[in-house]
Amino acid sequence: MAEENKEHEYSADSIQVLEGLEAVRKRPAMYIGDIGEKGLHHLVYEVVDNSIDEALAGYCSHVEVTINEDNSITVRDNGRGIPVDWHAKENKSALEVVMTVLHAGGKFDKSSYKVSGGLHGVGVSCVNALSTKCVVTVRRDGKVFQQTYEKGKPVTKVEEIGTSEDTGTEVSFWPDGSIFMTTIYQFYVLENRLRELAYLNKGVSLQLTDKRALDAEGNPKTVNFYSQEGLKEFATYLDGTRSSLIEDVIYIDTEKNGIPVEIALKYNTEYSENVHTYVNNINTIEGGTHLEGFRRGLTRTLKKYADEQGILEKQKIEISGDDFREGLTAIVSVKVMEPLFEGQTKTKLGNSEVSSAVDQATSEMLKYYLEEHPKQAKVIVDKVVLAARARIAARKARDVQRKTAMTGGGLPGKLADCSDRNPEKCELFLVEGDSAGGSAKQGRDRHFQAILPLRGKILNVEKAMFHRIFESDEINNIMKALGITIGTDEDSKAVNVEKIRYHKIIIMCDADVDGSHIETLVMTLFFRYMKEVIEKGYLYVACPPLYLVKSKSKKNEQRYCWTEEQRIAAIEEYAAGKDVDKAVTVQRYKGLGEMNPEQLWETTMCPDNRTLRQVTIENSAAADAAIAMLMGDDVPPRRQFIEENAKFANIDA
Ligand code: 0RA
Repeated sequence: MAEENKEHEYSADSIQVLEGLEAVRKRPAMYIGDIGEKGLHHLVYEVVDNSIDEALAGYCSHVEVTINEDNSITVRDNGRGIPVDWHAKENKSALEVVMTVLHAGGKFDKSSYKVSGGLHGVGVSCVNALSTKCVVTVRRDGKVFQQTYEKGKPVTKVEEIGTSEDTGTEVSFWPDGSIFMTTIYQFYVLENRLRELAYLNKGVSLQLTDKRALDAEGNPKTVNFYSQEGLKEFATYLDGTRSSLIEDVIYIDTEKNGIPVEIALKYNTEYSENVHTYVNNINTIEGGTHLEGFRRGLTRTLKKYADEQGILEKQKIEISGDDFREGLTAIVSVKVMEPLFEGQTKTKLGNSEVSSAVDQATSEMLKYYLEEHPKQAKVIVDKVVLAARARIAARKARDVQRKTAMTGGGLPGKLADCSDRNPEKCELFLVEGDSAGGSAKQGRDRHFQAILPLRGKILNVEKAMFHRIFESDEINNIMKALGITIGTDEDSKAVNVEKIRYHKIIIMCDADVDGSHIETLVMTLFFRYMKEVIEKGYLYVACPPLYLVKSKSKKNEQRYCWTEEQRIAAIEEYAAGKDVDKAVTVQRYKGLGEMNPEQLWETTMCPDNRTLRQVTIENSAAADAAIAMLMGDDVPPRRQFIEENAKFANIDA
């Protein structure tokens, strides 16, 4: 075993191959990231990644994922099937080696781009280790083989159970409830990932079936994903609810210096930059060398074109890199043999050779497009000039803000700051309305909790040009309170979070439609202009209770409830068979203002009792498309979304 470990030289320092699967069960988070919802879904990706590897190697065209009635998962592909022949060194079948030895999946074939060696890339054996039961069925060499495991240990031999003309692998697993915080799968999470995989791997069809959800005819919910044109279609999908600046998707699928590079880009009439990058199908949220190469190639090529056309000279305007990316939706996907993942969440590509490969591909793609499409080229350059003007206007607006900030001591007047100055300990509550803000000020622990009341709906930045955000009092107050600046080097939109004054920023709104709207507006502001704050894990949403159930007979018996289930349970307990209307009173909290300062502290602000929902970005492309749909101008998709999801929301109109 030790020798094999050396051979592979896995760069992920957190992974130790020497121990058996017992180590995975002892420290699961080390292998799959976490034991929450994210880790649970990761189990599915781990198996699907192996199927995608078969597809990339040219042996597999179809992958089916099924969420079974009991929240177990079945992944089936039509690849070669895991080998079942005898593995002399390990003295067991190859199938058993793949399923019970960490990383064994990779050692058969080192010459291809392995998706499954990626982010956590720990192999199907990890999935096996973290499941109470796992059944693998292999179709290969005209036969059907099967082996069953429990908590990673084989409980049967590899049995021949039939004959088949087909080939492929089918893995069913039951995630271990004693390890995971939840074992309930979310359809939309798997749906987003499989859709993404279909676009990233053109020609491979993926199917997702949910046997927990039957339609009127008793058929399970099923969606199919297949993309003939890959990222070209991905760009169109991502901009589906935005209005296009030019209809074309600019696209290249090539290889530079031995590195496969696929790029698609599209311009829309809006203001944000949405560049999604992938390495071996992994979403590199923190960017890296491929993103740098893309930006450099884009800026240089567009600038050169505009210069040659004499456009910039005529306009007398200095263009910066950001101007070329306003209203840009782009996807960059590269395949790298030995990827180096860096950064806080190990989603930043470090391989320096990738930068010039992507730069070259970007520049080749754009040069060709601009030469062939002069009309569209002019529309793009005009948009860039407009962006530059907005940026210059923003600089002026920002300067005005800075001057007033200097006279006013720097912090907004409405901020009730905390006394501690250590950002790691400090919290800022962004509270809907002055009256709830007042209660929060009285109820808080002033040592580490600061309050900033927000008046009404803040600006929807999704629909506003850059400079408008500096003209908005509410947004300026938020940024001043946080100690964050946007556009630090005067000519970009780069955000400087180094001096952030609080490591918890908590959005606290009423549990009604307006409150949810304000919550979404604030999240949109952070997502579009201060994404780093979310990436660092600083943004949260408070969860005020929805009900207070009181016993009428016992004076001090009362319980706050956050869900329908809790409300029903509390009523049943207090009524204990008696008439509900005589026995209990139920107060429905619609607004924070209905709670007095003590109640607000006790239920929503006190770190010992409260529940906070952390805002995270699991899938950058899906988050981008969702925000564009929720906050943009295209109404029908939003109406459909609201209708489909209204049943999940706990809000009264
Ligand atoms: C080891 C070696 C080979 C394929 C696989 C594992 C494999 C694993 C999984 C997991 C899900 N689907 C899978 N498909 C294949 C190479 C097989 C060969 O050389 O014939």
